[in-house]
Amino acid sequence: MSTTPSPGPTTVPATDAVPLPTREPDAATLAGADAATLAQADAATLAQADAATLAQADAATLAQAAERAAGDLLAPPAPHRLADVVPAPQQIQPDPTGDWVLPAEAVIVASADPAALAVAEQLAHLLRPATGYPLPVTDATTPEPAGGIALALDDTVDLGAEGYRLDITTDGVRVTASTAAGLFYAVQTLRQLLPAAIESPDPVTERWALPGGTITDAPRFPYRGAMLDVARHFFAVEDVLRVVDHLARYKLNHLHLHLTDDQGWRIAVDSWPKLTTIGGTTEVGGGPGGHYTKADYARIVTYAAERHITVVPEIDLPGHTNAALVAYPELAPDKIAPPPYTGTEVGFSYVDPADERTYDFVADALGEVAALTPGPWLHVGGDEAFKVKGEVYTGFVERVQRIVADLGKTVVGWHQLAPAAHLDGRVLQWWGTNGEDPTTAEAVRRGARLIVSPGNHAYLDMKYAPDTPIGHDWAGLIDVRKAYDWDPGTHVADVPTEAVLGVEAPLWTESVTSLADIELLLLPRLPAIAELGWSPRATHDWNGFRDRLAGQGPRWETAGITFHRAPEIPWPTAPTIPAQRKVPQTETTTP
Ligand code: TNX
Repeated sequence: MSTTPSPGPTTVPATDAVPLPTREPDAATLAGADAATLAQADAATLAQADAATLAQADAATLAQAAERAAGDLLAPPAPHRLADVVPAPQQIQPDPTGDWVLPAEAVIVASADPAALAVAEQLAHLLRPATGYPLPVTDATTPEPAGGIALALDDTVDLGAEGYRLDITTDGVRVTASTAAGLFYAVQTLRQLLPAAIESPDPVTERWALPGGTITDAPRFPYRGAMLDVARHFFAVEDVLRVVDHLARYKLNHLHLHLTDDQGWRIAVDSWPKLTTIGGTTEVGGGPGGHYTKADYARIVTYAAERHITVVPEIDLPGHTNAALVAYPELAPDKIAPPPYTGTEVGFSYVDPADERTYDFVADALGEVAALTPGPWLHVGGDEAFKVKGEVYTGFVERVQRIVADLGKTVVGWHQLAPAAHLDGRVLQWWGTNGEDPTTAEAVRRGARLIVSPGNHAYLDMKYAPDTPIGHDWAGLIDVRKAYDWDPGTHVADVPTEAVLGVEAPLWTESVTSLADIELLLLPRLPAIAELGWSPRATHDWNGFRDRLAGQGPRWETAGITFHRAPEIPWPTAPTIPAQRKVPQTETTTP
C-alpha cells in the first residue's frame, strides 16, 4: 500500500476486527509538540513511578530512557498495515503498540540448522542493499529477536508443511515454522511489510518500520504454479531465474517449463543429440532459438529449489512435436522430415504412435529429463494432438503414462489425457474455458487430481484489453479482475475441492520475445492467481485485493520490474521512493 493505508473491507477472520492503527495521543498532535518537553515529562513520570530504581540510576541512563520514550511517542506508525500482503494471509492480529523499526545494528539469528540458516542468508540478501546495514547472520539453539530478527525452525509447532507464524513486537521479529519453506514464505511476507524502498538495489534513507502484530499463515492448495513456454521463443537461463524470483515473491511453489513444441526443442537429450542441435535452432518468427544444456537446466532447478520451487518439466507428446520430427524423421508417420516450423498454428504434427521406435524415443527423452528432475512430476503434454484420435490416442497416452511411472515419477498432462486409463497419482491440468467438462470430471472420479488453469482466467498470454501490445485473445480478454474473480476449488463442475491439487497460470510465448514482455503479461496478474492458490477462500474480496495489489506497484518500480499499469488498480501516484542516500552509510538515516 501507499502511505495512506486503505480501510477497505476486512478480509481475514475475526481476529482482524481491530481498527486501523492509531496512537494515543495521535501522531499529528505529537508532531507539533516539543520533544524535550515530552522527554522531561516522561522522566518525571518515571521518577514518580519507581523512586527506588531512580535513586540508583545515574543521570545519563535516565536521560537515555527519557529520550527513548519520547522517541517512541513521536514515532509515526509503520506505513503498512499487517494486512497489506499479497497473497492475503490466513490470520492477522494487528497490534499497533508493537510497531518496530529495524535498527542498523540488527542481527538475524536462525536455528542452528543449514536450511534455516540458508533462509536467514536470503533474508539478509534481501535487506542489505536498500538498508545498507550489515545484518550479520548467526545461529542459536533457541533464536530470540533481541532487537533483531529471529528465524526459528520448530518441528513441534503445528503450522503445516508450508505454514509460518510471524510476530512483530517492540523487541523485533520472530518467525516460527516447522520447515524451511515456512520460514521462506514468512520472509516474503516480511519483505512486503517493509516500506517499498526495501526493493532498492542501492542504499536509501528510510525508516524501516514494520507494523506490530501476529500473522499465522498457510496455503489453501499444495500446488501453486506458473508455466513458461520456452519453446515458442527461447529464453536465457537468467530470464528464467528472474521469473523464479517473481514466483517466489508470491509464494508460488511450482515452475512448469514447456520445453518442447513445434517451433523448438529446448532441453539436451544426450541419446538423441539432434533434438537440440537441429530441433533447438528455430523459434516463432525465425529467430535463432536455443536450448538448455544439462548444466543450464540444473542451474534453473537448483535456483528454484533454493526458493522452495519445484520445476515441472514438460515434454509435449504426441503432438506439438514438429521440431523433433525435423531432427529425427524416423519418428514421423511418413518418415519424411517436415520443414522447420516458425509459425503459430497448432495441431498438425505428431510422433508415429504405430512405430516402436517412438516409444524408445519417449523413454529415452523422459528418462534423461527425469534424471535432471528432483521433483515428483513429469508433464507429458497431450494437448491438441488433433491427428491422433480415439483409441490410438488413449493407447499412446497409456504407454507414456507407464513409462513415467516406471521412471518413478508422477504423470501430469493437459486434460486431453482424461479419457486414457487412470494411473496412480495422475494429475490433469485443466485449461478449458467452460467449467462444464464431464470427461475431466469422470477422470477425477476414477482418481485423477486436477491443476486448474482456466484459459479465460489464468492464461497469462491473453491480452488485458484490446490495446495490449502483445498476447492472444482466443480465450477472451483477461483483466486483473477476471484473473482474480474465480474459485479454483469449485471451478470445474462435478470436481470436488478435495480433488483440486492447485492452480497454475500458463504463459505461452508465441508473441512474447523478451523478459520485459514476460513481465508485462505476468504482472499484475500472477499475484492474483497466486492469491487464489494460497489464501483461504474467506479472504477473497476484489476491493481489498485491488488495494493490496496497488501497493506492489512501487515495489516493482523500485526493483526495475516491468508491469502493466492496469487501470482498475489504484496505483499510488505520489512518489513513494525516497531519494537515494547521498551521505556516508555510517551516518544516522532517520528521515
Ligand atoms: C493452446 S493450452 C495451447 C498452446 C498455445 C496456447 C496459446 C494448450 C495446452 N495448448 O499450444 O500456445 O493455446 O494460447
